[in-house]
Amino acid sequence: MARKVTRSIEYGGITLPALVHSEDSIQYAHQSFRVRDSDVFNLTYPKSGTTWMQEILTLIHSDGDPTLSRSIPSWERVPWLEQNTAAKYLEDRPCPRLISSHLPPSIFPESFFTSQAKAIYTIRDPRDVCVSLYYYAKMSSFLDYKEDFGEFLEMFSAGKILFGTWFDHVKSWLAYKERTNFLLLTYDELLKDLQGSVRRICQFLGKDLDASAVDSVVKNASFESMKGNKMVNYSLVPNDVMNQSISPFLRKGISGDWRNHFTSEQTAAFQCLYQEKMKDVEIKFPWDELQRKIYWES
Ligand code: PPS
Repeated sequence: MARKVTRSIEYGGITLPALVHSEDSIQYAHQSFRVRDSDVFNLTYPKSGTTWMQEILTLIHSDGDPTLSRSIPSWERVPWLEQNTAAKYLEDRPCPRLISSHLPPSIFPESFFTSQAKAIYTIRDPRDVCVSLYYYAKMSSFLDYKEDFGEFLEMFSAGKILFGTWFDHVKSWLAYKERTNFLLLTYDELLKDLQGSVRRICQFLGKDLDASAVDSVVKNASFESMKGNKMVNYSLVPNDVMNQSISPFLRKGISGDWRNHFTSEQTAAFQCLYQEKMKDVEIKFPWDELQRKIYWES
């Protein structure tokens, strides 16, 4: 494997890969970017369904027509607010702008919090996030990677990883979950019922799609369809940046792959950590077993 160049930058207590971020780009997002009431944000901790939501939002805003999602790369259609290219893609874009971000609220644009802009926060089982990130780190030239999964899990658990700890990210965004302009979704519910989820998102966005348009969103945002779409499967990114022969960007697209990677000791240790970190969070998630003491009860 080619030697990795894992330069990173620090901002507001988190680490970001220097390949596509700079202090200026984060400062632009945090302090200069002017949120419009019509903006729609796709918020995630990395590897939680960002790309999937980029596709869903594009298709919803195109009334199910896949022309845009098949002709323009996802990172241009629903660009990341914190990346170097944000101003270029976003400043003159007509409303509604579709915008992705992995930033925590502490360094999110201040104007968002007093605006009517809508935000969808997609959250995924942290164990599956860790596994997905492990393979992403392995195939990318710009992320810290440990071959030994146990060591990688330790890095992930300690938040010595891009965008800080999963726990801080999730808990700080969950604080906004009661707002009417904030929609909380899980990766699992997208997997279980994509059609129902698309309808929920349409309702949240005030988009009235007919049944055939919803069907087209569901069809074109399926894992298989996205895997075959070069505007979203990252095959446009050079091999020396993302080597998809090591692991594809759209890898498995399932829930529960952590079971194939965590040992029983790692499972128990992570559950302990989860219970401690999430003890003040009342909301129940599909991976709720983490909040029940099943390993001690049995
Ligand atoms: S990133 O790098 O933060 O933007 O990654 P992100 O897009 O958030 O997460 C990538 C994982 O999401 C999976 N994915 C999907 N799963 C099911 N269906 C669809 N349509 C879909 N699109 C993306 C992708 O495969 C990554 O998960 P893993 O577990 O690695 O397969």
